Amino acid sequence: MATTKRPRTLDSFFSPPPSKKIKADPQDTPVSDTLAEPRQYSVHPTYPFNIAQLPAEIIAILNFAPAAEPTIMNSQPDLDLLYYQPYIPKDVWSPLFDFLRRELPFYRVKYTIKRGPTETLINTPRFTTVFGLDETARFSPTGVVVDATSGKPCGQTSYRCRPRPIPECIDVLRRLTEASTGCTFNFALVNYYATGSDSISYHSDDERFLGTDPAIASFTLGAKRDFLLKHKPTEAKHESEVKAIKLPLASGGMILMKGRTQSNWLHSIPKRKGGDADKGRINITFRRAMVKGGTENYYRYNVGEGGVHRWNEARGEMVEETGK
Ligand SMILES: O=C(O)CCC(=O)C(=O)O
Repeated sequence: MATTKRPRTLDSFFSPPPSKKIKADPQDTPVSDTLAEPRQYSVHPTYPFNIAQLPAEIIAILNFAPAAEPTIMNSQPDLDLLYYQPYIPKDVWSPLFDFLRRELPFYRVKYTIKRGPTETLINTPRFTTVFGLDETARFSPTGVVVDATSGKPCGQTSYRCRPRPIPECIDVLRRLTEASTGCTFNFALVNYYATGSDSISYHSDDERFLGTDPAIASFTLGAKRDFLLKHKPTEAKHESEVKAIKLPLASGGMILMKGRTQSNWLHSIPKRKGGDADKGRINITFRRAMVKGGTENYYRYNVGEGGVHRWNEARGEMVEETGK
């Protein structure tokens, strides 16, 4: 990795490194960019490497989002979904997928859970990364974590993790999503399902740190994968009749899960053999964490303690970088 891509100072968080200092890294220079302006970067001491900003051509097209009106899905008990097919304009599905897979740091997080006396090691079956900060704090213009009300620095000990600001290449999409949904988001969680063996098991995003009835916007780029929804078990009679739902999420699409959805439904991306799954799928979810515990939870399970992985175009896979 070129040393010029190391984070610089806090003051330079929102400004690009001087272009003459950017050494061309073949992996950073896709054909479509060779005639473009020098790249600009989001820079922060918590990033393992500077994160490129989107080329102007992608932003120009992305700004036409949402590309379609959403379908309202609320005819099942407690379900409150908006389904945009697509949200992202078609012309940027592929360049945006390639860009994010190439430019973002990813992790393969391991953690232990304790059930009674037994400790089990969990290997997260997908690549993950996360950016953002809960409502109690914000990043100052120079990238320091400050108290949301007083503006005073929170200090090193206020979080067990080191929160990362949402890089501009994802923040563009967050702002568009806020404008079209009327929701507010302070976190971006990114999953990369490299093959059909990568998955996420049934769960709901109903942690207390998200508050009541959280709204979560969930994007797909790349391979189509089935998104399964099933009602949580309840004692009420009619719930046994609630049908499970399968949404084949395709590139460019977005689902906005809101209202009572998270408290009453579980969702998953099951493993799949064959089809397009092995071409890789990126999922971005935007969420709003209300308290510090949310920030700590998200970094623990989406960045963790292990090494950073980065897409290697020549090898066509994520490769763990050493010494980051
Ligand atoms: O990949 C997806 O579409 C779902 C991701 C998800 O459920 C999650 O990150 O909590």
